[in-house]
Amino acid sequence: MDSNGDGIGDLKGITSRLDYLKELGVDVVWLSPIYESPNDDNGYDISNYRDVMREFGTMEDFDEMLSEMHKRGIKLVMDLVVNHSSDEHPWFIESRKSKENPFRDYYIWRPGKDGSEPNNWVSFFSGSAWKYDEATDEYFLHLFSSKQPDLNWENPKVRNEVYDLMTFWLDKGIDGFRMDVINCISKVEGLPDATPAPGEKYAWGGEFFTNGPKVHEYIQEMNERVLSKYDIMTVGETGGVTPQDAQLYAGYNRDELNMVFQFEHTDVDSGPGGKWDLAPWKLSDLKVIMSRWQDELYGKAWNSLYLNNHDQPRSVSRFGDDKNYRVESAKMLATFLHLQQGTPYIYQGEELGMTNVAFPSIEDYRDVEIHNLWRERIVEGSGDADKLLHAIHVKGRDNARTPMQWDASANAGFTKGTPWIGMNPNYVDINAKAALEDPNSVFHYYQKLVDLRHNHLIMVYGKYDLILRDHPQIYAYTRTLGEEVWLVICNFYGDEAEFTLPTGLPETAVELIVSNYEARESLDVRRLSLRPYEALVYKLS
Ligand code: TEU
Ligand code: CA
Repeated sequence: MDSNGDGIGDLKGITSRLDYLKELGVDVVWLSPIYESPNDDNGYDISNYRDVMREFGTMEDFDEMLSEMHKRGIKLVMDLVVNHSSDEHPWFIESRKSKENPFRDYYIWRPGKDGSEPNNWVSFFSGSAWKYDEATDEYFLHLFSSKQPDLNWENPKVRNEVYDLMTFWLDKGIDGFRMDVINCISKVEGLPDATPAPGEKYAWGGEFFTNGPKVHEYIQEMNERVLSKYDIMTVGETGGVTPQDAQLYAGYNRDELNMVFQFEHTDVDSGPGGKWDLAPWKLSDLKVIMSRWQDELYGKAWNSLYLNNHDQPRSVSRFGDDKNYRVESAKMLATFLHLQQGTPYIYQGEELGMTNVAFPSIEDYRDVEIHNLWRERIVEGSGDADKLLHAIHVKGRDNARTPMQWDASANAGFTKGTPWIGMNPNYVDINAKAALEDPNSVFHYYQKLVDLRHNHLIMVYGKYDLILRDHPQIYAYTRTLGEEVWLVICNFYGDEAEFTLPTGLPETAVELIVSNYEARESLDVRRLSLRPYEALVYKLS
């Protein structure tokens, strides 16, 4: 929400909308980075960790926002982006000056190899992960954009700086951190070359920097020095983790983090060529992945549950049907996710069933990932522009970044000026005001799910068991806590689907807890004909 008409959402804007969050029932807000930043990567490139980005407001605005959240019983989790900083951070400005500079070892510098980069790693955002710097005739490592140099965690001074800045914010009273790519902070010694695909110059070097050799040593040190001193919540963003890795990061007795974001379910619609190689997702893959995380973390570590965030396309467009069954499928996906064990995350607008956007031109996009990709494949390469624009429509991160749709007035009530990125034109129909007025809206369904979780321990602690593993249309599972059993049934398609109860479960339900169509009369659950995208949650005993 933009409070001053410059087209950019800001802290005062957030404060003005806290009652909306309260009404939805949220317990904790995770705020994307709001620190000083030249905004090469939407604030994930920080030039001052102890101040607020000018466009977003002042430290006074921050303090007021935090106190207004706390007044409403809402906690605040901040984004901690310390795998890298901005190249405009004073540490990096110093570091690049000379090899003798006291800040030199804050970053990862290497001489070139045979006149080119020190190794062949590809950046997350296209091209080499190294950039040459004339001043000292060396290269620095940047896993993300070239304006995001990687910090050198081997250097204890860097770790101390990080712990100090975390303490700075915790002492202000914030309630935790979401830790950006925290499993990339330890790189394998020697930074070895990776194996490129045939005909490629650069290669994915993930095996040399994800879940690296010292990552648990560093996080345990961070826990001991900082996290353990506060009553807070932590979640690590950890692409490429398995449930076994997650048990190390977030195991109940590990003294590291409270939970991690895993990515396996966000890869189901990528082909062998990676994110931009579109492939149809399969319900069977989703079943295997989600169930593996439920089963393998049970009793050992805590799951995080998400379908959306600022890096992902909108879930209703991706896994539902945003044309014919937008409301039904958005509610079905919410049911599927929120009834599982773990902490559910709702990304702004998900609770309205906001959809992907398809901007007509590359110029309409703002994301550095998209622009670097376009430059590499289209401007400098010979790729098919229409095909790539289509992939961007389907997968681009800006799908999640069009402004929040508050009402049907100009620019969805988000700003009185020109928004920093185009609005999704469907705000005229899909917006918070309309959703609040409609008792059958996606919003009120999310509100109900949150309320159920607040009031039923089985939703929090119940054991998850997948049923109907081989059913081609239905995702179904039970939750069990003591004598209590709930049954969750989700039709993932726009066609009718037949549900048959497996043996061993009560044939008559006690109660229909929630569903996304008008309630069914009968509590006989032996056989059910499910309507398109229908979702049902029964209490069986
Ligand atoms: O993302 C890290 C990450 O690995 C991905 O989610 C990445 O954005 C995606 O694969 C690109 O297709 C985190 C932040 O969430 C993201 O917004 C930042 O751009 C990135 O780190 C760098 O800080
Ligand atoms: Ca503003």
